[in-house]
Amino acid sequence: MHSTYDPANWYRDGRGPRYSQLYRHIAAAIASGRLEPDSQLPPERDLAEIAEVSRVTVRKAVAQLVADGLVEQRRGAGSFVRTPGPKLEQSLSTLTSFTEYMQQRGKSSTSQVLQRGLFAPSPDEQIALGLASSDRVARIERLRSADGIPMAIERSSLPEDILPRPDQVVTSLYTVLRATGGAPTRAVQRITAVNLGPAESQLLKLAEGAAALRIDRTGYLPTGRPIEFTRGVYRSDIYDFIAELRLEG
Ligand code: 16G
Repeated sequence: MHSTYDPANWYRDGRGPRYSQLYRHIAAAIASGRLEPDSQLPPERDLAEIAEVSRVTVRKAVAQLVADGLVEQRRGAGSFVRTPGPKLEQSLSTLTSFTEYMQQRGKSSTSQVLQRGLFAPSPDEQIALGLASSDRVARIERLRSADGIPMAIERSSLPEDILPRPDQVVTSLYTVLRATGGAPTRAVQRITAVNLGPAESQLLKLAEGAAALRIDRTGYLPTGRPIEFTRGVYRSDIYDFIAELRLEG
């Protein structure tokens, strides 16, 4: 799989320092399964040669992968892709909202509301949010774009007492939550690969059946109460976005 490291496959002018591009590329290859759990990365010297970078660059990229828990160094044996756990947790410092994330990257985000209101909770929502069937959930479904490009369809569900007025969410859900009692400070995410159905592909302006990522996020208050269950479908060609969200923790 040495072509994985060929510079033509990971380096682009103007997209940041080499070590960080290499790091993101390897992280994405691990996340997508192209680099399988337990497979070995080439030794530092070989990797530097194939990737056409200095050994210092390789070392920095690998150190970041190790810090993220994606790669482990086995003494005397080399660097290996770690077997991922089923869940990903993000800590408060990195629990960014879509709006903030795009802002940080100098992109302007917009949302088109597809559905919004109070509903009887589905069984999934009851489980994720610890609700009774007699409770109600606030639901907001949005098509989210960055610089005018549709990036994701997100459907967020929250207990009614946390978001009694879903119509108040105009741009950022987390901004509304912070103003009224608190946004999640911890989240658990599950990421899976999916193919877009007809409705989703139309909204995301992609071909039907195109590969995408589904991310389910359950967000918790510091008390441990789950208050957000968001199921999102994300364009996989904005993979950097997802990878960085995953890895910054
Ligand atoms: C992110 C979260 C989503 C959250 C949203 C809030 C992921 C995978 N998902 O998209 O769970 O509801 O941000 O963004 O990171 P907002 O405050 O801009 O509405």
